[in-house]
Amino acid sequence: METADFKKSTVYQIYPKSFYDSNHDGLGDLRGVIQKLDYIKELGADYIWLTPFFVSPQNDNGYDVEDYYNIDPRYGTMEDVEELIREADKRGIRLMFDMVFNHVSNRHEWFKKAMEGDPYYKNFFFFKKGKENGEPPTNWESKFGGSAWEYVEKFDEYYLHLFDVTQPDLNWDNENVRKEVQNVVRFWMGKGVKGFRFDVVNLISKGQFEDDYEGDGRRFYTDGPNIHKYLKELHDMTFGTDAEIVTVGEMSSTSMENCYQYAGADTGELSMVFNFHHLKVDFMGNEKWVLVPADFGKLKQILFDWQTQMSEHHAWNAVFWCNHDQPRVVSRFGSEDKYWKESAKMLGTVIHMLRGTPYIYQGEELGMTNAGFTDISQYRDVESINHFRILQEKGLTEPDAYRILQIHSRDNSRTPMQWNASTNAGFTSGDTKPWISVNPNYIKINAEQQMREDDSIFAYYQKLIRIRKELDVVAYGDIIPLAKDHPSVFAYRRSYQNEDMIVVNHFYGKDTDWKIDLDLTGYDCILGNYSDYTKPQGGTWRLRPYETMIWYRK
Ligand code: TEU
Repeated sequence: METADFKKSTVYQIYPKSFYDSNHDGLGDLRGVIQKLDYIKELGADYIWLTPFFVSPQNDNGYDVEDYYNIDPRYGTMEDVEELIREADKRGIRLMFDMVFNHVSNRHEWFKKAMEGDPYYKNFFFFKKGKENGEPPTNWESKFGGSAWEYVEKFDEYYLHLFDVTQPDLNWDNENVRKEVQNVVRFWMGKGVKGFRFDVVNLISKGQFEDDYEGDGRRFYTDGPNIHKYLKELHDMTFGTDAEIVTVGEMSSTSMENCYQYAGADTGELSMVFNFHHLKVDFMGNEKWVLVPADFGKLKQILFDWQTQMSEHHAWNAVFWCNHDQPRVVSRFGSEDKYWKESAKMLGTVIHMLRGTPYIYQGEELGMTNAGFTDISQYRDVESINHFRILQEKGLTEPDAYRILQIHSRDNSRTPMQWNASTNAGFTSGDTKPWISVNPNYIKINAEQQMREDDSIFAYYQKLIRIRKELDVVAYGDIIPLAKDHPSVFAYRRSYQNEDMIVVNHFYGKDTDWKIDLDLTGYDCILGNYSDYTKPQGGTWRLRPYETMIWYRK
């Protein structure tokens, strides 16, 4: 049985709701994904990660699962899923499903039975008595704002929800929950799914239920006491029986030490992990709803630390900038105007030449930008809508609250995919109102136009993906940080057997000089974002705005 080589692979993430609306109801759907498989094949991706499309009331756009075994009719049917798997396979593309096992929807049958008082199902969740003083069991905060506990009068108890109130947490300490989860994974393995992304999977093992006087409670449930036991069990009982299956865990606020184990080459848990520390350099600690300039030095330090230390521990990272929860990277760390194309290409190079499996979020390969919404009526994300209210309750003015949402809202990445310059960017028919507004810059930024241009961002991402496939140094090489103290250059060396690669990225919109002690004899520049490329002169490398180059020697 062929073992998946996820180190040579690239994953393309699709948020189906915003990808392509084949039946013109304003919502993207699975038949829309089928109809765009040739586009993804053209890009060169090997896997498609689909965010959840199971039956759900959509309070959290599918991350509130009502039925793991059936398809939400908004997205399509089981037959559509089976056809998608078949058609993707014909193109050498494998499917990675997004499994949300930390919590379910409050409309899931397990929770409904729990709320009817069935003791078997009540133990599928965390129902606990409040404190004597009438407060919830602990002072933990939901990641979507407010308390992480909801009071149920008829039980005189609270239930735990780390996310929305409609997303009660599952009690993984109950082996019946674990067995049900195993059944779900085996069912989709049986359908030919060759990848799984496990949503906030490092939150499933809760520790002590105590008040947190140092934070929002996450230290009591993040990387919890039984997390490795539960992941090993899930591995052994399901996906670990098929060497072709690739798995990735979304590790919220995790530690590097735990990730050595989560994604270690022979620890028997997962293939790789997402961690988010590099995407908090424009936060105040874990606090996202603030305006803080991105700290480039911190970004570089975090990425290099994770890269070098995971390498030393033979553990594997997913490497990425974007997903459906993050703002668009070209708006966040690049330039939306004068150097839009150069910066988008530079940001792509940073990720794709790192040691890890790269993930491309739909539209990133086109340089799609943040939504630019100006009114709360345009927002759809429960987290953003809650925090727009909370920010103003904390005393911020409405304009200041809008400024924060415009930078940090998850809706920034959830505007419809921009296919062409026709009405609604070709996402849906011209006379259909999309579920969320299309970014008006689709006239300038769209797939059809970029697939015609040799120097487009799309064409550049095709080359990045091809380089990973063709040069072993990218997938298997070690990584040595360069320019560690330079204020705007992010450079690193990759080496493997007789191959050597120097990757240079300038994160700023003005020329800069980098004093180097590199000898480029025998190297060729195999890719860059300017029509020509600069060479070091006498120990100094003059780099142009957002310049990126890949120098390679064999
Ligand atoms: O995300 C968990 C997560 O860490 C982010 O939602 C983050 O907490 C939030 O954006 C605040 O920064 C996963 C899914 O990716 C997300 O879409 C879901 O909303 C969430 O879990 C609950 O399932």
